[in-house]
Amino acid sequence: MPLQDISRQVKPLPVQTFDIAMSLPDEIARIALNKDGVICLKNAHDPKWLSLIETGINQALTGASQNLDIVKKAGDGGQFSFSSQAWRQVDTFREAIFESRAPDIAWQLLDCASINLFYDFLLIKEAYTNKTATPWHQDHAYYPLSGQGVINCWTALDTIPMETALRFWAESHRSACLFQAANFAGGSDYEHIQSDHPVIPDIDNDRSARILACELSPGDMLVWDSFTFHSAPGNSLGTRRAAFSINWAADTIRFRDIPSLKSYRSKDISDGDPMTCAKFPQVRPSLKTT
Ligand SMILES: O=C(O)CCC(=O)C(=O)O
Repeated sequence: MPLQDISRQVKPLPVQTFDIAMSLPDEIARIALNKDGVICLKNAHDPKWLSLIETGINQALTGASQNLDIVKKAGDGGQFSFSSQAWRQVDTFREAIFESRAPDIAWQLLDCASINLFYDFLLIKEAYTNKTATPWHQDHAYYPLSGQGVINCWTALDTIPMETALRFWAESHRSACLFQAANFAGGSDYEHIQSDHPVIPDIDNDRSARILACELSPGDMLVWDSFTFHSAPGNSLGTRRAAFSINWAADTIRFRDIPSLKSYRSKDISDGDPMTCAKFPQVRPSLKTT
């Protein structure tokens, strides 16, 4: 599938933003997430957390990830890399996920009895990767999961100004309708596309779509529902644009055995099962090990 033109003329509106430097997100933040399908949490993680991620990047990009793509488009000045499920091999990713307040932030927002880690995702657009626009998509279109209650907690590792900011279609999660998956790397159809799903609408030319975006500093986090449509421009700037996201599932989510990437599946769970297994551990409340 060719990358879509995301040069929308209309200026995006701001994402509702909450500063959580001193506390976990509150009920107002949770209500905003449920309403718009996305929120921004300023100061979600500190420099120590960011340096744990930086320390693990090289390992993730040289074999530790279960799913890794490194794309260099003709004419671009650098590479576009994305990797998932590296935490089981990369100690510092594991520490950043389990030994920080990351699970508490997610649990507070999902507001359910227990939550599971689904997967980690590292995304790096090096300087001048102009052709790395991310097409409009819903994360859930890639998942072998049923139910709503998966969130993406996406933390900026670099300053992300409006030129390279993610765009969200506000409230697009609310119909709970899943569209086809788009190919992140561009060029061809996504390998596990579900062709019985509707084709992604022309969001850029839909004047009724309320589009949200905001600038981020390192450590700021965007949180969105896995049904929320989002997209991003390529990186036309002379600096790296990187993020590390952690995807969490509420206890209501069940495995659905449809073709999908290995990183979203575990041999230990079957169709209809709850998520808990070694690959998708329950993190809150913490399971006691004896
Ligand atoms: O930052 C980007 O280009 C895309 C990020 C994204 O869509 C995701 O992490 O699901």
